[in-house]
Amino acid sequence: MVNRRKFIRTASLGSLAGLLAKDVLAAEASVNNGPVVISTWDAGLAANRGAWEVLGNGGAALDAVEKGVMVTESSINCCVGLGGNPDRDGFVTLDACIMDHQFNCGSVAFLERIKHPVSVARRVMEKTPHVMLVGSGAQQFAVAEGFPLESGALSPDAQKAYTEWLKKAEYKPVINVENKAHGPFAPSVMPTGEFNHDTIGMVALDAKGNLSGSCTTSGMGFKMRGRLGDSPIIGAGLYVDNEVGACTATGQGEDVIRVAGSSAVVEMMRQGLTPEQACKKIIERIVRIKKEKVKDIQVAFIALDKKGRAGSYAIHPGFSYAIRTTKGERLINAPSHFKKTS
Ligand code: SD4
Repeated sequence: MVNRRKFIRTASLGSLAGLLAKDVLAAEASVNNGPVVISTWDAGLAANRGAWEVLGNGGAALDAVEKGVMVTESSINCCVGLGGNPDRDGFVTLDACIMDHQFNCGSVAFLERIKHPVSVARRVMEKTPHVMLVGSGAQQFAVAEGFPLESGALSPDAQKAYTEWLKKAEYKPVINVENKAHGPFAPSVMPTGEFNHDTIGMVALDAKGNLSGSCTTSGMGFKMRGRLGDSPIIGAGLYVDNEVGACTATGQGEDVIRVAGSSAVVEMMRQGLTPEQACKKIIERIVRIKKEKVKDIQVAFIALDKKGRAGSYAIHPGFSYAIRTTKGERLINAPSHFKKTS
């Protein structure tokens, strides 16, 4: 997994070096004229390209954010789509949501054996009177809507990671585990030393000035069966208010939910903060709440305002997000509460 992620990072940076001149994009605090899309982590570069096929042709932000994250859902990677790491019982369970510029939103959670949860979330939004469908009901709805039921087999990488994890992890109930810093079932930090993360969250502004967002994930690797993070929850993993801006989150979902993270960031932008300042404000809130436990968790927000200004903030260094505008594409290292030590 690590090698693959490192490879992806290196490959992206390598190909970008030739593409981008210095200062091609000034993300934070600059108004982006025309469409703009931002998304989480290195995989956001490829996802943004998918979104740009829509945005660059004058298409709607809603279509762009669906198409964009489908790129990540289709790729085999640790943390998004059916190739992702399973839960502690060995099943991949997917969460996704989508929101448009008119407060329409749809979400699916604990969805198994469906390749594109974001598209099912969009169908929930467009074809049902509901916002969320979960578990077998969500799967039943997806199948009725014509989504193929996939095999349920783990990807070779996920199988390997799961077998490894079963060897080392204490796969047993621990009394009062909730009182310990973190449960043994969804490690905050993977054996590789990386935070247990990755999700693709994307927000976009189209040529008409409308905002939309999407978020999709397999959740934290080796999570307790049935556990949901923030990603499918409107207001936590994603929020869009077309008058103000949009935000999406990644990282330890529990700590995003408890502050209604993405909604809170949008409210900060409503009060006049820039996207980066707004993200920082809510990250600092989480830092205050978590006290010393904050050293073990990563949370990051990315936000885009109505003027096309983008920004981000994370608890720890190492989080990057991808931006694409009419001027080009770029991967940006987000500022963070803790600074790099080495
Ligand atoms: C979750 N927020 O399930 C997701 C996981 C994630 O980066 O974003 N990881 O809690």
